Amino acid sequence: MKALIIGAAGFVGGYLMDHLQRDLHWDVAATKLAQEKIARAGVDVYDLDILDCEAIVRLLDAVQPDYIFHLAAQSSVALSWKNPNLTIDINVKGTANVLEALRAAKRPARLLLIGSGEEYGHVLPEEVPIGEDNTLRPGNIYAATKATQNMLGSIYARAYQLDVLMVRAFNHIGPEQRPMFVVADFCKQVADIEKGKSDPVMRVGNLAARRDFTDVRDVVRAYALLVQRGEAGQVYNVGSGRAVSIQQLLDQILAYARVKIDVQVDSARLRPVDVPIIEADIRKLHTATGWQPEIPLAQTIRQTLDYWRGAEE
Ligand code: A2R
Repeated sequence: MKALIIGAAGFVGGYLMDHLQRDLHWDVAATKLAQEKIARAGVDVYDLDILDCEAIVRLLDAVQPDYIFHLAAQSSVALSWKNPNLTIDINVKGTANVLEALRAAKRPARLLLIGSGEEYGHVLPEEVPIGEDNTLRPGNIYAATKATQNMLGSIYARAYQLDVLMVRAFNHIGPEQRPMFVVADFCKQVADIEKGKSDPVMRVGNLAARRDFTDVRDVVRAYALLVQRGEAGQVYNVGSGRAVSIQQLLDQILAYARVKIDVQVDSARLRPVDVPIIEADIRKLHTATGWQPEIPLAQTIRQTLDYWRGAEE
């Protein structure tokens, strides 16, 4: 099997390359932006900006993949508020380009579009756990672009019989994630305090919110299973199926800290829109693939903290 990962220089891309190459022994090609770096033996690396549709067609004809994983995105909710047009360009126009390129490519391939649990947005307590058919009420620009991406995918699957399937991935976490996401942020703060680089005070946002966290290595395993066993035109939630509060996460992270740390609520970290609980219904994914999460939250937290303890700056 030959896989092409578009947008492989980000957080998920590294883990997906590892899984496809090392565990599944597939041939792997990967794209990055010109200024990014991917150093991985045995992976064919190409520069690609998804805003250039013709470049995507040329790449697909050169690589001739069986499976395409579309990870390229503006993936930050915070940046989507600051720069909506950039987010719309990359996540909506970029995805439209990928779909058009696949339609124009000489050889058919199966495409997995990576959406987000954020698409569900303002989830009502009685809607939890959230199934794929739940109404989407995106609460931020990033979520709206991912909901649009998903709709484009299902339209192309139906209108052109394109072999496209979609996921809505809930929070995924692990070593190497950027500290704009909560677990990486907390672990980095603890590591900085332990190194004496900051005062022994953790700055936190809303601790009551409950979210569905999955280790990124479990997430990429689900993606690979879905391209093999999922159904074209369908959307699948990818999550743990179990919500934990940010307070519980914080308590676990602090339990591993080597020094005593105080906690302080920082109003700058409170998001403009917050939803009390988000938890995925993962039965559809499990039925299609047999997948279930394997890596316990405590292990992910320990490894993420160790990553930040060793991180150079
Ligand atoms: O924004 P950068 O410089 O970090 O580059 C990101 C890259 N990217 C692009 N690639 C091709 N053409 C573009 N016009 C373009 N703009 C940005 O896509 C980054 O290297 C990659 C996405 O990686 P991350 O931001 O680290 O996302 P992550 O956590 O790997 O998530 C993968 C997917 C995304 O679609 C998320 O929205 C979804 O999973 O949750």
